[in-house]
Amino acid sequence: MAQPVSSDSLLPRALASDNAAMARLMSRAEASSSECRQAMAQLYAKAGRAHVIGITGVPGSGKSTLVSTLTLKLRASGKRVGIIAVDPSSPYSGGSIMGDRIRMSELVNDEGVFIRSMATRGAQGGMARASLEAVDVLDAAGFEYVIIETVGVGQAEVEIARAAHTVVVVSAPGLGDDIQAIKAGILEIADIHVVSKCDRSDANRTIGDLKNMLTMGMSLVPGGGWNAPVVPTSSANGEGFEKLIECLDRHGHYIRTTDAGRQRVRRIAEFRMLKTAEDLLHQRFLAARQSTLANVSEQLAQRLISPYQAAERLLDGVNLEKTS
Ligand SMILES: Nc1nc2c(ncn2[C@@H]2O[C@H](COP(=O)(O)OP(=O)(O)OP(=O)(O)O)[C@@H](O)[C@H]2O)c(=O)[nH]1
Ligand SMILES: [Mg+2]
Repeated sequence: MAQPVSSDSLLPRALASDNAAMARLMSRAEASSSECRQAMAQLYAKAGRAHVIGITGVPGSGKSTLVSTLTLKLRASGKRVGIIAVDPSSPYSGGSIMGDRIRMSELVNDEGVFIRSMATRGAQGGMARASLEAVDVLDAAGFEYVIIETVGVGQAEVEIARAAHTVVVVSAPGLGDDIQAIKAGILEIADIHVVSKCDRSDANRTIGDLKNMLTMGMSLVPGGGWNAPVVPTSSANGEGFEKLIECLDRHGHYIRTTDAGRQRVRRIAEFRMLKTAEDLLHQRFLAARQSTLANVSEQLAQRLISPYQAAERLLDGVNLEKTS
């Protein structure tokens, strides 16, 4: 059988935005292959120019539709856009959303757009690490914008959106009485609030409720030089996207040019380091204790020992030295 192409030889092709090479490196990073680490390190060193935008919100708030419309608008200025969808339900694979208004094929067939869906299953907690490595591939390849869509439910998903330079929280009318993002606890992470589907007649109420909530919260949250704007958008009629792009660019500039922005970039780096360490720890731990695991869990199942005793036995004498 032919040897698979080495990651080092995929590297120059990925840097030249070859779709297949980028996708293969992303898959290897996702599988936590040690073979690709050298290549990923080189990509990391070359990355750092893209504007990374996290888009989150409750299910059905219109994130994928927003990402599609936003991408089409950004493409009009010639900038290239990468999309990482940490959300298997996103309809990026084909077909059309919003009837015929947005044709996904327009995005799918556009060379300046790269779409990657990250499987939440299988990545085993390595989802944040793998998603951010996928961002590096696109960033190093010269994509000006990289958008990460994650559903705003669950800590792991929300954390990934927060590892972006700019966090957009999407709220929508028609999802119940309250601002759903408050219940999900994601309102306060927004750099920009979008109220999507503002072509709907009940959108004004959602916009009003959101603005009220934000005014009430204002005295509690110190400004830090950036006040999160509220941008109503509609993918049905294109409303609000110019303003959204202007806000994104303004926030990108804020991140690049202020102390608060530099601190944010450092916090993102710290998050990545911790997530990667967690991932390595998990893998090394399982590899080191595989044989003990079955034995101890059998004793635990028979109630011969307690869960704490079992955990202590599992941890006893663990050697977390590098194995690969
Ligand atoms: N009227 C109107 N409907 C919209 C708009 N944007 C999205 N929708 C509809 O809202 C529904 C959900 O849209 P999605 O973009 O899939 O929402 P999502 O937040 O990505 O959903 P999940 O990925 O499942 O969390 C779909 O039926 C869309 O057609 C809009 O601007 N106006
Ligand atoms: Mg979606």
